[in-house]
Amino acid sequence: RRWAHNIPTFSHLNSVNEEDIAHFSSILAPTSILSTLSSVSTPADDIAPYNVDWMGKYHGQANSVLRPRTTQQVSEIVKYCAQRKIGIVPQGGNTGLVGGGISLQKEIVLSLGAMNNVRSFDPVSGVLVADAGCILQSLSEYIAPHNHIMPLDLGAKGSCQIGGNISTNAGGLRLLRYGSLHGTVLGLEVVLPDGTILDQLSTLRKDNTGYDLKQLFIGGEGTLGIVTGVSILTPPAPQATNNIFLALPRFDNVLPLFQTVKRQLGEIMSAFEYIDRTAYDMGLQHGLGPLLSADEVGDSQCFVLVETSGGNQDHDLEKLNNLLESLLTADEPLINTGVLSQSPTQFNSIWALREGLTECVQKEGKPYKYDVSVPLADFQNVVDAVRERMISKGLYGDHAISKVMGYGHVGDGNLHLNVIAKHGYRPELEAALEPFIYEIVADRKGSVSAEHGIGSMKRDALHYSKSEVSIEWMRKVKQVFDPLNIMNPGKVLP
Ligand code: FAD
Ligand code: 2HG
Ligand code: ZN
Repeated sequence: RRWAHNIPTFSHLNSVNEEDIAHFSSILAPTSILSTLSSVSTPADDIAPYNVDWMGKYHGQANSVLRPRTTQQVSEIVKYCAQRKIGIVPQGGNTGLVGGGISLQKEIVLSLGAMNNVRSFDPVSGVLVADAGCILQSLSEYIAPHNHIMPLDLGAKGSCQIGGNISTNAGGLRLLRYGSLHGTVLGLEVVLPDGTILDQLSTLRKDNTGYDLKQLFIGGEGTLGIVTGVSILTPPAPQATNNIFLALPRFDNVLPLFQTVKRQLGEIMSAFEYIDRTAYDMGLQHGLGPLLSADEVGDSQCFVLVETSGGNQDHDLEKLNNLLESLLTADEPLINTGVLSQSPTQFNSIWALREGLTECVQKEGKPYKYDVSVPLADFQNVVDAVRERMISKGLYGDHAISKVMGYGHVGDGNLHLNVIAKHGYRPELEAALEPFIYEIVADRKGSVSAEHGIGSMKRDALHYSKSEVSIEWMRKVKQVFDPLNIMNPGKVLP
């Protein structure tokens, strides 16, 4: 397999000049444009947040940021950029973890944050129609009084936008229960790379009228068009939610535990999340938990969080209590110990431990994040293989890679392998990790990107998970939608 990091060059694209800014000003209010060009002269530090990703790993060079308020404005901007061959990077909440929302050269950033109105909500069908720039948490709060919840939830909910979620096909903590956005998104409004508005904002559950074009933009990472509006099916809030946190003596017990829990809880199981010992200890050091005493945890190797969402609190609690009891009293117990949340506060602190890991990792140093799908049985040996490799190369320890850990959505076969460089990113660390990790994943017939996307991080690793034929047809699709290659150039496709 080939491995090379090609830095894309965009000789086909023009930089933004003063005249362009004057034109953008005729479309947008002056306050909707940030630019370091003299006609606007925004300080570079105002543009800075749009030029760096959440991890501080990707640094962009955009000198102009446009913040349209309407779909019509987006369309006019894109039409003009197509004429002038100016590259566009759509940006939502900028919480993406693969560098997809950061410019590579002099593309403009088109930020959707000012398009943040709910267009409609039908409490009978649960269909929500909203601007792409609405923040996920605001949408949850909007529908909560109607007893509905968003079909997805993730640690970045306070900043990520629904348009960004759709463009990355974000998975998150509710996928096990409600499925992927490919199922829950009913319609999209998209501005295509020539400025045409594609209005497919359907609210229908069933619509088999030919090719389902919207699916291309779900996970399209802004390379085929700009999502401006979203129609999404929101489920009724469950009547009862509970969770348990289990400590396991060894990783090998995770698989049989998953089978046992599924069998015993049946339809009420709504999440099954994994945390290894390194991640758990890191969480504790940063003030998460403790959910169990140090004595109870002992030398447990890993932990599992199980959530139930059902219709009857007493019934669900009885099932969970029976589960815990049977796990603890088995002849060869799969768990060392476990705790069942007794109050909403405890329920939240169990979730906080799992959801807070990404923030803790960020406090530990600079993370190399590998969001992969591998068979569940391989979760721990993938993490161990990476740690051993760094040890064998003399790159393990506080001077280089200080921690290698795994957590993630076991129930979906999605491992988040986090490799922490205590004192920052260094080319020799990356060279030791890549393509080594991609090769391990490919050997196990996994995916190099389970839910975070390809962006610029994994563009050259795409072939580890996609065949030549698939990549060729992806290129053809890109060519049909964006023949000028102005829409998020250099992302996704090698
Ligand atoms: P951005 O980061 O702004 O953009 C992401 C990509 O989408 C870029 O390629 C960008 O060009 C494109 N884009 C953004 N908006 C649009 C639009 N309107 N039209 C076209 N293209 C667009 N991800 C998961 O899948 N599951 C998780 O559990 C999860 N947890 C996270 C927890 C934390 C603390 C953090 C920081 C990130 C997490 N992520 C997770 C990753 C990230 O939050 C998601 O990828 C999220 O969906 C990105 O949304 P955003 O609005 O921030 O998009
Ligand atoms: C999660 O599941 C997110 O918490 C982020 O997808 C994963 O921190 C990560 O690597
Ligand atoms: Zn995740």
